[in-house]
Amino acid sequence: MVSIQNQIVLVTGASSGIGEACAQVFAQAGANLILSARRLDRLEKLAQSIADQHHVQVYPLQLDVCDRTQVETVLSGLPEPWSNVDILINNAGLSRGLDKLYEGEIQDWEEMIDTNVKGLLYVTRSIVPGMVRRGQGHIINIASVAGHQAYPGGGVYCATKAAVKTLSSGLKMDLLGTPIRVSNVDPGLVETEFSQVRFHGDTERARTVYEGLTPLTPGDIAEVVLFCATRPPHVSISDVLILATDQATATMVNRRS
Ligand code: NDP
Ligand code: 8X3
Repeated sequence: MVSIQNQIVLVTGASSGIGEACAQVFAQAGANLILSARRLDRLEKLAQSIADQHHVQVYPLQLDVCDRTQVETVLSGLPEPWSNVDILINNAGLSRGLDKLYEGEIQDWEEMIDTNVKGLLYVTRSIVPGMVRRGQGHIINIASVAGHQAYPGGGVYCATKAAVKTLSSGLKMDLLGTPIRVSNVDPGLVETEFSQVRFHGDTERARTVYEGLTPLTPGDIAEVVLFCATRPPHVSISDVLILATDQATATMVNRRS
């Protein structure tokens, strides 16, 4: 395991779920963190608790990845040393709705595409040139098992995650010849606020997604992300799929009840 102590890690979507768990495990490994999301109040509480617990530097950063101007302005205006991001975890993302494609809400589609694809691109475009200039960096994109195959009602979400997977492999090619690594991480079912967001706050419907099975935890994914980031420089974990034992594919799960 290579140390990431004192490295600067930017986590998008750090206010909840997988992003928050990444913040915890990277802090435990001694990294300094930029925690970004839209809900600044949550980031500030998390930053305080992580800084107290792990004695690392934490910078809470309000950022809506869909807002191209804001992404460019805020990320290009990061003060030293925060501007020298070593590890970018592109995690911010969401699903909206589970409707048949021909009946779906166009606003839901736009929110998913704007966040999961365009938002990830805006952040990547802002951060990676500095990595190339400094000759050091690692981009870890959180895609999904949903990028491997579509499921009913999930066409647009699945397409955004297939796009993330393709962007990861394209970026890897474009960075060939530099020391910068790209990892694509594909989680299966992880119990977070994901389904509450998908169902627009319907917590009862969200609960049924994980009923009768043992889902992954955000910490399970964060540990894999940390594993990717702590390999020796000649090792690139390019693609990893993490499923719950109760899950075989995006559509096949074993429910005990
Ligand atoms: P959560 O809903 O718990 O967390 C999503 C995070 O993304 C929040 O911190 C949210 O913060 C942030 N976010 C959403 N929209 C924006 C935005 N426009 N700008 C900045 N941040 C934003 O879900 P998960 O932790 O489960 O999701 C994290 C990633 O993992 C997503 O990309 C998701 O697609 C992916 N994933 C999730 C799986 C699961 O089963 N849960 C499985 C596979 C992949 P805020 O609202 O404060 O902005
Ligand atoms: C989230 C996992 O299978 O609910 O990407 O779409 S799934």
